[in-house]
Amino acid sequence: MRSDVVRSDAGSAGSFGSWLRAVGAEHLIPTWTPAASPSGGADGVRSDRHLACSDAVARFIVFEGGEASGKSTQASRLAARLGAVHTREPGGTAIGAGLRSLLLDARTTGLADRAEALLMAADRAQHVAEVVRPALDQGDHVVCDRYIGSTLAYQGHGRGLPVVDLKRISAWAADDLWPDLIVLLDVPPEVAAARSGGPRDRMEAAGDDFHDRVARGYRALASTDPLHWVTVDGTGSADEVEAAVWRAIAARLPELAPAPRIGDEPTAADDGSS
Ligand code: ATM
Repeated sequence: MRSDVVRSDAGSAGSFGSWLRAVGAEHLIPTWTPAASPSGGADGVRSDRHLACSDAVARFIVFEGGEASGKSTQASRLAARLGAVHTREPGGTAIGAGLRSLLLDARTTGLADRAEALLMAADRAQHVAEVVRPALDQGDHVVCDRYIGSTLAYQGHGRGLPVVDLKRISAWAADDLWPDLIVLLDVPPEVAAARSGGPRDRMEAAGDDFHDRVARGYRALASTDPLHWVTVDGTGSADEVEAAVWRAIAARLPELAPAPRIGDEPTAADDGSS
């Protein structure tokens, strides 16, 4: 069992604590205190992932960003580098693949915003239960292309649904599993437009205003929670962005990018120079 995924019920610790006290078993009351969480504030959403923990092992890293931000390429490269499970939302499971088709198919018309949000949440619930949590529980790092941040940006800022409600629904769907780090790849609209091509799916076809709101929403989410989000400039080449992502990982999760030991540095012979 992973030590950093504390499956405790912090949300009801108060009433459970009172009960333990009442039956004379106060020594069983948990003594840990929740650390800062991405959403553990006034909205009342808690995060088990961010309860204080000692010897954390497997990490859950998410890439977020708009259309043509390069996040799928970068998620794939980081997963390969870390030997991590590489997955995505929507569509990271067989059941989710069906939901993804329904959600993105341009022939799906008249889908209500709340129905869209709940289908994204259903995909997430299946994905966390079937892929993400089991991988973390067995000690594998997980790199995911989109997660709760997408719901907050697209269904919240884009569609205009209340972000506080979406946080609650997402937290419940994900069984309170929050990422250790969310990497936002920021790309200006003109760069994204120059990279985009081919037929547009239902979400891509939602219009420039919608995608502008999503982009602004992402920036707001990242700037209000700098503890869990890191923004990386996604405008360079794939190699340049990969190097910037790796610097961000090394700064924020240094245990994943240990400093080279003495003797590990490349020598002139290694790089072919003389
Ligand atoms: P990708 O193209 O990155 O696989 O994402 C599919 C779309 O799903 C993406 N649309 N665009 N443009 C964002 C959207 N999406 C949501 O709207 N909410 C969510 O919660 C998730 C996970 C994705």
